[in-house]
Order: sequence, then C-alpha cells, then structure tokens
Amino acid sequence: MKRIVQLFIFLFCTTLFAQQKPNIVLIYADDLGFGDVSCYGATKVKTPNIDALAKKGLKFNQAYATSSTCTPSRFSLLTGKYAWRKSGTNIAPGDASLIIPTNITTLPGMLKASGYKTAAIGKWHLGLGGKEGPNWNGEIKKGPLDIGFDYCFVIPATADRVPTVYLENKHIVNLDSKDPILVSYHQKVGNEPTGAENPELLKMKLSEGHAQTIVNGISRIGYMSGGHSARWKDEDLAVDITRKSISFIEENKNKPFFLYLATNDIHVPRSPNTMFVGKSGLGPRGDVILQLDWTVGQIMKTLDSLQLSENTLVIFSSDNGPVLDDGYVDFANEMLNGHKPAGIYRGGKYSAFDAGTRVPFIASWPGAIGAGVSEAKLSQVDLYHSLAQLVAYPLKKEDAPDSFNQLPALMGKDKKGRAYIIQHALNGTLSYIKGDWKYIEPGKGPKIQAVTHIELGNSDQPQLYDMKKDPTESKNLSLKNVKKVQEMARELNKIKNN
Ligand code: NG6
Ligand code: CA
Repeated sequence: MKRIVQLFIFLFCTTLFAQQKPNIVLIYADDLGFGDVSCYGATKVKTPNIDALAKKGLKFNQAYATSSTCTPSRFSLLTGKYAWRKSGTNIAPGDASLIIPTNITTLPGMLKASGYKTAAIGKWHLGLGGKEGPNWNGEIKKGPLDIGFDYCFVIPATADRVPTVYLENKHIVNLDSKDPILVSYHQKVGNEPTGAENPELLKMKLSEGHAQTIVNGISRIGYMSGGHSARWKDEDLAVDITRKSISFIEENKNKPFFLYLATNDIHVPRSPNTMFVGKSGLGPRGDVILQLDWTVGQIMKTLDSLQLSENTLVIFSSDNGPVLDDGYVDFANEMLNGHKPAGIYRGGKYSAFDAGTRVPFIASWPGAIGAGVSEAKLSQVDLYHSLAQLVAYPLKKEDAPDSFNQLPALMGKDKKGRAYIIQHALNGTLSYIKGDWKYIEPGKGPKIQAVTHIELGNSDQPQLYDMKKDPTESKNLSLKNVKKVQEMARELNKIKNN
C-alpha cells in the first residue's frame, strides 16, 4: 500500500512539476587533468568559458572519477555501480557488445522516468549490440536507446578505434548500403593501408599501438573497410558534437531535458579544428583544450540565448586524469612549456595515484547553487543517487547500489561530502581514501607505463599516504602505521565484498 501511495505521489509530482524541474547538462570531458584548465591553476593555457562556469558555480577540489580509464568510469557514472564489481568493463574495443545491462534502471533511465528528454551526444565507449556485437550495416539492436536515452549521436568507442563513423539512434549516419562497413579487431579486413604497412601515408605518426587501418591520414586501433561516405573527419568532431548538442537543447527547450555531452576532447588522436590549430602554443594537446573550452562556451551561450540558464544545472567533469603521449607523436611532451596537466598531483591516466581520478568538477546552477569553492569529497558514482534525489525519484533497493546521495554537497550545503572515496586503476588496483589517509592496496604491474611514462602506483607492498601533509603521495607511511594499514585494508575489503 505504502508503495502505491509513493508511486501515486511521484506520478502526480512528475506531471504537475514537469516544467519546473531543472534541465541537466553533464559535460564529460575525456582525459582532462586536474591542472588542465585555468580555473584549476593552469597558467600556460587559458579556458575562459570553463572558468566562467566555475566563477558562477561551485568548483570542487576533491572530486573523483571512479576509474583512471574511460569505460569503467562511464559505466559507474551511468549505472551508479562500481565497474570493478562487473567483469568486462575495462577499456572496450570498438566492436564490444553493450556493457550496461538493459534490465536495470540507469541514470538516464531514471531521469527519463522522471519526465526528462534524455540524450547521449559524443563519445560512447560502452559497447553496442548484443552478444554478437554491433551490426554496423543494419539496426544496432542494443545501445544508448536501450539504457534510457531518447536520442543519441555518438562515436561508437573512441576516435582512435574503428569504425570511425557516427551512430545516430540505431543507425550509422550517411552509410551507403553499397559500401558496407567491415570491422575486425583480430585480422586485416579489406585492402586499405595500415599504419604498420604504410607509415609514409600518415599525417600523425604513432608512438605505440594504433598501427592498423589508416583513416583520414591517422592509423587506428582495429581494422576497417567500407563505410567511406559515413566516415567522420577528426578535425570536425568537436564541431559536429557541439552542433548536435545545441540542436537537442533547442528542440527540447520547453521540456526538462538531460544532455550527456561526452566530448571527444582531449583524447587522442588530437586533431583540432582549424579554428584552434596552433592557438595554444602547446601543440595539439593544448589546442584541443581550447576546443573543449569552446564547446563549453557554445553550450552556455545557447542556454543563455534560450533563457534556460537560470533553471539548468550544468556539471562539468572528466572521465580520468591526464596523459601526454598516449600512442601518437603529437609533441604533447615536447611542447608542454611548463604546463602541469595534473596540477600538483602524482600519476596520471591509468594510475592509482591521485592524478588518475582526481579531476575538475564544476556544478553551476545560478538559480540554486551559490558560487564558490568546495572541499567536499565527491565521487562521480554519486551523481545518479544525487540527481534522483533532486528530481524526487524513488530509487528501488537494486538501483545505483554504490551511489550515495550527495545532493547537499553538490548544492554547496554540505562541506564534507562522501565519507570515503574508492579509486580504481588500470590493472584493477583499488585505493581507499578516508579522512586524511589514502591506502593503495598491493597490486601487480609495472611502476611506470612504458609509452606514457606515467607512474602507475603499482607496488607489491601496501602504500599509505597522509594526503593532508603529503598531497603528492611522496612518502609511503605504511611501515610506520601498520595498524592504520590493516584497518583501511579491512574496510576496503568490506566494501569490496558488499
Ligand atoms: C589504450 C590506448 C590509448 C587509449 C586508451 C583508452 C594504445 C597504445 N593506447 O590502450 O591510446 O585509446 O587505450 O583511453 O593503444 S580511454 O580514455 O578511452 O580509456
Ligand atoms: Ca578517458
């Protein structure tokens, strides 16, 4: 009976207040580090639009992606469940099956059920299709539309993985049925040149991996043939994604909408539009930071011009920390010019050290969130529960199992945030932050990743850092604090086995 009354109140409120609910725009950057934007301390590159968002919103200094790579972070964000609880959620190849189950309520599904129009625009990287993978030439049976999005316009995986085409709803955009797409991650298909065989054809050389089919002068991960009329141009990716996002906002300006805008920037291959080439002085990596900032500016301008800004919650964050050479020779290291992508933090993308997951996080909602800086601890896994709270959606027990309600922190009312943070590194190693302490469990793998030169934080010994006195994780205090190590290991194990 109680359930029915709850449901009735929910449906009543949903209908009555549908118009008042805030729009939600989640701008999710790729591989953007804590120190990559000027409002987080960058001085060699300027990001005026992101800075403006931070100025009128709340800027978080201790907000974390759940993982230090893309697929697991996105999985956790959209399901409210840690990706390390589910196998098969590591960096997905471009022909992976849909990783998110279609029988659960996801973050977009929850918002859709609350009366929102929902869209995923930009990078997907969560797999497509059923067990057999995606049927590129027909209907893509399982994808964003099956996990709660009303509309999608997405890059299937990453820009450095084939196929280099857009998926709009259930079909590949501009596909000519006479030139079908063939994709393999195992052997060469078709006879198009590859990075390994024809390096002289490359406009951007590879430094590691990325030696397969060449598309638009850039060799990728995976082999592809066909689909010529459907192939995007790397230099237009940001423009296309921004344009589609603006159209979605315009078309839904009279309803509450949720836009998950997952930018391709600043992931490799970094191929900025001519508007940004050479503009940062830091090479392509700096130029795509400017391009990302431009996207943010375009979205804010659209919201302003439609008079939606007051009632739109804009969240800006990144899926994992920064990397310089991520497999292409784009002079990210050579042209750094003193820029510090991770700020003061140790490690980077892939790492268990803080720079792997500590990312920029800004929440702006001029009507409701006061401007300022917050030291509250936040994890992206909490967005689901917090937004459910915001729209008064009654979560069921099985929904978003790892997600906590951090709406008070998000709104600036609670200064503490989450009691603890869990970080998940490339090799599966988990770290546990509680109070001032950070514990990194022992794990296998190299100390330094060969291509990227990133310190991965791997050690066969437990690590313990005092993040208040030593935020750069320079002194492992585990031998001096055996009890603390044991206590944190025990607590982490309990959460693992939950
Ligand atoms: C790595 C790729 C890297 C990037 C990453 C995924 C190589 C040498 N490296 O395997 O370029 O694609 O996967 O990045 O191939 S993520 O942000 O989508 O997780
Ligand atoms: Ca990423």
